[in-house]
Amino acid sequence: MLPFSRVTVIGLGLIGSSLARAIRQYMPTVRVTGHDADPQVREIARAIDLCDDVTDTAGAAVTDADLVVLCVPVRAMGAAAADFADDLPADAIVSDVGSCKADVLAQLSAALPGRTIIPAHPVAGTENSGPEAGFATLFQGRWCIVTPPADADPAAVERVSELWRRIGADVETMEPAHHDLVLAVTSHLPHLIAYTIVGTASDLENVTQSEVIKYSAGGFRDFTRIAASDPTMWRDVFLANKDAVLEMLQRFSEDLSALQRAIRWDDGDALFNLFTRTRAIRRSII
Ligand code: TYR
Repeated sequence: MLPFSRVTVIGLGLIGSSLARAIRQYMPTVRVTGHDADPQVREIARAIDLCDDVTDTAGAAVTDADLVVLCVPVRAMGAAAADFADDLPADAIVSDVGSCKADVLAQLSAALPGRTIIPAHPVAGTENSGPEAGFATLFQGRWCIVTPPADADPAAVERVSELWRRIGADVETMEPAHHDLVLAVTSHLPHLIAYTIVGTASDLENVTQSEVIKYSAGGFRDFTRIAASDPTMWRDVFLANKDAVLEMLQRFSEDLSALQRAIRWDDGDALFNLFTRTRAIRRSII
């Protein structure tokens, strides 16, 4: 049995449009309604036939939904939910796809008191943005971490989990605060480092821009891919997951200082030992 029959996607960027495409491809009998606050995005969504219906207001999008998934930047979740709160059917489940979860759960709980809220985070994406960047197979073989509030109805958690399984994801559940700590080091800090190094390379007086671009194959290029990620989305992630990111950033700075010292004092063993350890980690991931 299908977990839902009428799904509404609010926010039709990379993830929202991929979700709409995936549901239509893998669960073709489910009716998918979409809404985006940006009229230009709605126009594109209609032109590429992304959903069964694209509505001009968030309220109109949710009136007969049994699941509403918010796919907007994490600090916009509360306002986006408030926008449709009055039109939400009593038994509808509300979920989201945000990259951090404790802050989003707090925003959604405040905007939708008494409603069933089951947040989730599909750990999938690309550096591209917008409704045309999405694709139906984005979630195939990727993790989707479901982070229900402590008092959540297990049946609602199971329905949201089943939706993600049907579109190809492997589902795990986690406590929101723990999710935020794990993702701070596996995702948020790496993006911050990429933004930093690409910024550093673009701000030199003794190395030209064209030299940076020309010789980027030396490692820089790999950083530029994630440094091209959506600015609004990532601004919001760092501010909404501030505590966990600052905690991981503190550890990172200490480790960076230790490496700096090792280089200054010609401590080849320290460098070699770390690089050996990190190579093993990479090989266990791939
Ligand atoms: N931006 C990452 C990439 O391109 C993917 C990603 C980003 C996944 C944020 C999850 C997430 O929360 O590889």
